[in-house]
Amino acid sequence: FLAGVAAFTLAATAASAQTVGFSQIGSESGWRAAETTLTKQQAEERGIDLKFSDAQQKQENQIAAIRAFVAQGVDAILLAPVVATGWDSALEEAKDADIPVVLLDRQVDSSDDLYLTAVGSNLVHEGEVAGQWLVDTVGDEPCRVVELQGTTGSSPAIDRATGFRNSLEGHDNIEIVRSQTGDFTRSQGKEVMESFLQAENGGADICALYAHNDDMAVGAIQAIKEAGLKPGSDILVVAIDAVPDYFQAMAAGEVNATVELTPNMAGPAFDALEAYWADGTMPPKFIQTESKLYTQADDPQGEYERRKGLGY
Ligand code: GZL
Repeated sequence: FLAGVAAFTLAATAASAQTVGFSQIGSESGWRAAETTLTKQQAEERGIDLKFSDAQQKQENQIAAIRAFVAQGVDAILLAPVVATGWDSALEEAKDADIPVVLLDRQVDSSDDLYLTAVGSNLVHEGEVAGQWLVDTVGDEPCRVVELQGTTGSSPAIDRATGFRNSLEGHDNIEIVRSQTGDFTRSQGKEVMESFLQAENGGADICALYAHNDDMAVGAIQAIKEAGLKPGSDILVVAIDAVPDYFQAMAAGEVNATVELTPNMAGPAFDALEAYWADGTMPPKFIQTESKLYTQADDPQGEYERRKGLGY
């Protein structure tokens, strides 16, 4: 009899395991790979059945995934939206099916009644921290800056550009002379940096690089070295994410500063969902994660050791 009860209880528990569909952008950067790893780990630990979809950075694939999750009748959807616009109809379908959507690490232009909550950093603030570091570092010296922007139309690319420019207000000695998307990838970061170097007197006229993520900067410093210049000194480098490989470059003096973005967006997301599933608790519409500046003075080798193997 007891064995029967145990079996029934197990079956009931298994049946109550929540199913969550995760529409992930892709694996364009080390940071994104870490976010995926940690989301899968968190789901495993919490007994959540995670259905994972990699969109290869295409919005149409994300929209198709959302529709498929709605058809499957999942209990929630996680969405890291590749760009900020074009989500209304897919999000309305999820809402009509009473499936809560939680945004991870990027924002959408849709009305916030179309998602339960958004977990992420203050992307404008990250740009401001990066810009303020450059202002504090160059003082009144003239400084021509080149900018590697993130994916065109994504909220981090829009907001990190805005924030950086906010900090440069009133410091006319610092000028952004070239700005182009490297789509958050190392390879495109290197390619675009090569064109910046050629256009700027072999790099002699470039004082600093601002990259919207570490991966583009890691690609760019290869180009700087191939041009015979020393990244981190001939050309200052500031970026965002705080991934292990960037700290390795920092320990070697090849980059100067980064603003940390935690890849653990799933923790707060699953906490909010578990409270919502339990008794309908409504989370705030935005759950903000920390942004911390790291420079060469902050034990980059130790930061590398602490982060390597965390799924990046
Ligand atoms: C920012 C996140 C960005 C990372 C990049 O919240 O969306 O996407 O900074 C990643 O590394 O490609």
